[in-house]
Amino acid sequence: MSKSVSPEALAIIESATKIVITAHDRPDGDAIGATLGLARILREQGKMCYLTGCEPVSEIDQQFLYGDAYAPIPEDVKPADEDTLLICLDCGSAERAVVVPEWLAAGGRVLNVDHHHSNTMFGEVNEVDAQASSSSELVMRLADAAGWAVPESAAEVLWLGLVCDTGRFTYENSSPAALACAARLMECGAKPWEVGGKLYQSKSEEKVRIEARAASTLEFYYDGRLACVSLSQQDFDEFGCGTDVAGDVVNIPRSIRGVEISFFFYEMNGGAETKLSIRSAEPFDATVLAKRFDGGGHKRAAGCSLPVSLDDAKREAFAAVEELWGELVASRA
Ligand SMILES: [Mn+2]
Repeated sequence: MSKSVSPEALAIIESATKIVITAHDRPDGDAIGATLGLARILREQGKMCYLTGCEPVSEIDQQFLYGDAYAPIPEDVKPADEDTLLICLDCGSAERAVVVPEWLAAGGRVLNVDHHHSNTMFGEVNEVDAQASSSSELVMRLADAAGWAVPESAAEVLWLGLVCDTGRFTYENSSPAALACAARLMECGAKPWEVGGKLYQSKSEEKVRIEARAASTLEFYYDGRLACVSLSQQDFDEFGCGTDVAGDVVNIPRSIRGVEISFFFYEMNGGAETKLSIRSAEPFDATVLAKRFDGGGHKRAAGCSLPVSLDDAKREAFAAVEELWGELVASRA
């Protein structure tokens, strides 16, 4: 853990007694892990911490709460107060976090801690490192630099963030620093087998059945280099589950030999909106496609939302693929 953190980041945290902690909504494991982990660390430093704006949607993530709750910011926590700070984790822009634009408009201070390469540096202080595997790794880096104790309950959730964002240490962001962070987290009490059990051996029957439904929709394009699965609102209704169960469905096409671009389309809001989850291998940058539809993410994993039904979303997305990547994907034949 020799990576340095900016003294300004530690100083702005030290200067605050009330700290609002947030991440992007519809949080992933890293957003949950980084926010919960930071709150549990800073409480031990005598800070009042308020988690807000990224309530876990999946039953899996809810297993890590232990009584912690994400709630609206209390009335007596005023953005403009000198002793008050908002720490935004895992958000490439202020708009990705529901509470940040309003906080900034009210003159509040923001510490931006993130690892998206597209980060817009919206904080008063920005602790941004696109080389970091995860925001959870950055939280651990801050703790070690400051000499803060990391309680076991924090180590557990930071481990959650680390394994989720690195795909259990199989993605390109699985750096020596990420593995060093993993070792530190185990020293602080993280138990990979316990987190693994909660993450990977805790599916509901409905989740397995809806994954099977998704697998049955598998389609291939560009000689098998692009594969796609989808779920309609009707599918979610039939299995009586929300879209939160669909978290790793995009791994179904991604797991197929020869597939370089993986899509998972799923309808929300009664079919008025369709989300597209994108995974890609070199040389395809998933953010290029996501940005076309006002989405974002990382080169290898990105997402966006189209305000149309599943069929229309597929049509629009494939038109964009042809335009952005048509030649590139054909050249790989
Ligand atoms: Mn992340």
